[in-house]
Amino acid sequence: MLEQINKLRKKGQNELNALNSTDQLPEWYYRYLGRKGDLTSLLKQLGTLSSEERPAMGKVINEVKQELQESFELRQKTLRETNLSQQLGIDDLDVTLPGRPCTTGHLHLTTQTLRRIYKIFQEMGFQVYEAPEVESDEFNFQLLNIPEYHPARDMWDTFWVNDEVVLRTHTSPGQIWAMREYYPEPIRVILPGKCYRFEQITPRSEHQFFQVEGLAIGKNIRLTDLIGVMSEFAHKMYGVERKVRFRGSYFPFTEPSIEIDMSCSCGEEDGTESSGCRLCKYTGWLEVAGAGMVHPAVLRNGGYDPEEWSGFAFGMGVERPALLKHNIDDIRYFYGNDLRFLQQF
Ligand code: FA5
Repeated sequence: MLEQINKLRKKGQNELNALNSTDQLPEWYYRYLGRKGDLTSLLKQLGTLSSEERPAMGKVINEVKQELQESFELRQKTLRETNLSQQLGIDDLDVTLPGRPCTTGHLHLTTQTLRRIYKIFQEMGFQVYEAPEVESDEFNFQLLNIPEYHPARDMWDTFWVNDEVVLRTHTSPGQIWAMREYYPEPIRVILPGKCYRFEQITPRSEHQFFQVEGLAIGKNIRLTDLIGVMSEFAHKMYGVERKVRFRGSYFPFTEPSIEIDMSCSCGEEDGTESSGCRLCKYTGWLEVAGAGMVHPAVLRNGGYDPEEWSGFAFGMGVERPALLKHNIDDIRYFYGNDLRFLQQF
């Protein structure tokens, strides 16, 4: 019987080493180690031996069984690894590698700034109103008191779609849309949106940019209300340290007209007056909005009687206030799509 066991052991090991695919493993296992396998049937034959021979022979069979079991596990591991590396060579895809993490995006700085502006004006009772981005000559200019061939048109170099249609140069035509929709109610709205100008690109000017228009129409609205609202905005946007300056100016659709400047970030660090930078053209101030009392002709075009109603309007940039807020020195970063810039905010 000992000879039989040794023969089986040798044959089992040789056959196991000759296997070259994991598919062949189960068959080998059943033949040698399975319930009806060769080693089990040898164990069953122990009963035919004398009681003196039986324990020693039983021990040998169990040792061989243990040895074959260990060899089987080792061979199984080796064949699986070979299989995987062959598969990788063919597919170039390791399905066991962990996946790459997804990078999550976030809102563009312009959108973040717009939302901040909405929140501040919402707290002062202003509602958001949306007006068209592509406008007619009539709305972009004529109804705002800028007739055809009027020299004031030079203030807005324009992208014409055809003789009558323009990409809006400012959000001010939205004033007419809002007035015509709300008449005869009082109005307190902001009108955000993209504007386009055929313009020289510089650190403070792009050919596309956002504006937020503001319009308040009511009885007895005065210039001081406009100044109060814009001072409150500056205070909430920047805190007390940022200075606001109101300058007399000219717009055909407001009378009187003003421009609103904010102190530039370049003077901020040491708390002294700004010595200037290229963003503020070395003046220490950056213009952020045009504004004024709505011109009687514009009120009339919107349906409101100027004898009875009055109102203020402003048109504020969005990128420029963001430049000041975050100490950015060039507006061109907003449209450069450089992630190194965008990821900072
Ligand atoms: C206007 O567009 C007037 N419609 C503003 C207005 C509205 C006046 C209502 C009176 C009543 P202006 O061209 O100055 O005005 O533009 C207003 C603001 O838009 C500027 O102060 C600036 O913040 C922003 N802006 C103007 N042009 C550009 C540009 N090319 N790039 C970036 N921001 C600009």
